[in-house]
Amino acid sequence: MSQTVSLIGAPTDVGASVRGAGMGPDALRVAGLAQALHAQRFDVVDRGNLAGPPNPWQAPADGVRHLDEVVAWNWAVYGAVEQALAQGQFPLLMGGDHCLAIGSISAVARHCRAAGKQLRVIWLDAHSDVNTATSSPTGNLHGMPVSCLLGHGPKPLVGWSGEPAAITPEQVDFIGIRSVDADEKQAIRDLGLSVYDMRHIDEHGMRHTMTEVLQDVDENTHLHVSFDLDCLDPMEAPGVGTGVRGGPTYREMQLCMEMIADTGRLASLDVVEINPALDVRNRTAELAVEFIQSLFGASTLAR
Ligand code: 4U7
Ligand code: MN
Ligand code: MN
Ligand code: MN
Repeated sequence: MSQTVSLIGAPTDVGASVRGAGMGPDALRVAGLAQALHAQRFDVVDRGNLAGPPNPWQAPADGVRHLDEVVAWNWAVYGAVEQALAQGQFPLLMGGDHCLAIGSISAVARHCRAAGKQLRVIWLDAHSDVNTATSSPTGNLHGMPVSCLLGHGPKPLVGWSGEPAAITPEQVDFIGIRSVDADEKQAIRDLGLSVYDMRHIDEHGMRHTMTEVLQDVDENTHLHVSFDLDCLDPMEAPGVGTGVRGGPTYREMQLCMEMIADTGRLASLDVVEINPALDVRNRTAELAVEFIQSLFGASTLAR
C-alpha cells in the first residue's frame, strides 16, 4: 500500500508585506509537483485551493497586520491538514506565506497528541520567525508563526492544538538562519531555541548539523518540515519576498533533505513563501519540487 500525499493549496499573502506568495500553489502545480511525487510511486490527491479573504493591504493594528484575515486562512489550513491526517494521508501544505504554519502545525500537534507520537519540527528558513506583536519591526504575521505555536502570539492565533502551546522550544530546530531581529535574538536566548545558523553550517557543515538535529529521531517520531524557500541562497531561489544572501547552496540543501528522508519519519510538510511575481521562469517552484522529491526519498542512486 503506498502512502497518499494530500496537496493543500493556500493561495494567500495576508501575512507578508511583499505581495505575490499567493500564487505559490499554482507555481508548484505548474512545476509538476503532483507528477513528480507520482513518479516516486506515491498516490497524490490535489485537494485544490482553500478559500479565504483577500489581502486588505492595511497598516498594522496593535502591532500586527491583517489579524482577522490571517486567522481565517489558518482556520482553513487547520481544517484541511486535520482532515488529511485523519484519513491517514500525508498533508503537504502549498503556501502562501509562512503565517500558514500556525494552522498547519497546530493540526499536526493535535494529531500527534491523540496518536501518542512525538512531534519534531524542522524549520528551514533564513529567518527565525519568532517575533511577537511587540517585537516585530513590520507587524507581518509571517514573521511570528513560531511565537504563536509556542503560545506567545496574539490571542486569536494561540491554543489551536488544544493546549496553550502547540509545541515546546525543545521540539523545534531551525536550519539556515541568517536574519534575526534584535528582540528575536533575546527571545531565542530566553526560550532556549536550537538555532543552527549559517555560521554553524559554515563551521560544521550540513552533514554534522543534520546528524545533530536528527540524532534522537526514533520510530515514535512524527517529523514535520516547515520549508520557507528563502532558506536557500537567493542565487538559487530568487522567487521569494524576503531573500537574504548567504544561504545554503543547492547541494547543501539537497543533503539536508536527503538526511531527513533517510529517517523515514517525515510525516507532514509546509512549502511556503514562493513568490512567482519575483521569480525567473518558475525556477524557485521547480527547485522546490526537486527538494520535495529528495525529502520523499529520491536520491541519485535510489528510486
Ligand atoms: B518569513 C522580519 F523584520 N523578521 O518579522 C519580520 F526582517 O516567513 C522578516 O521567514 C520576516 O519569510 C520574514 O517582518 C518572514 C523582518
Ligand atoms: Mn519563514
Ligand atoms: Mn524566511
Ligand atoms: Mn555542532
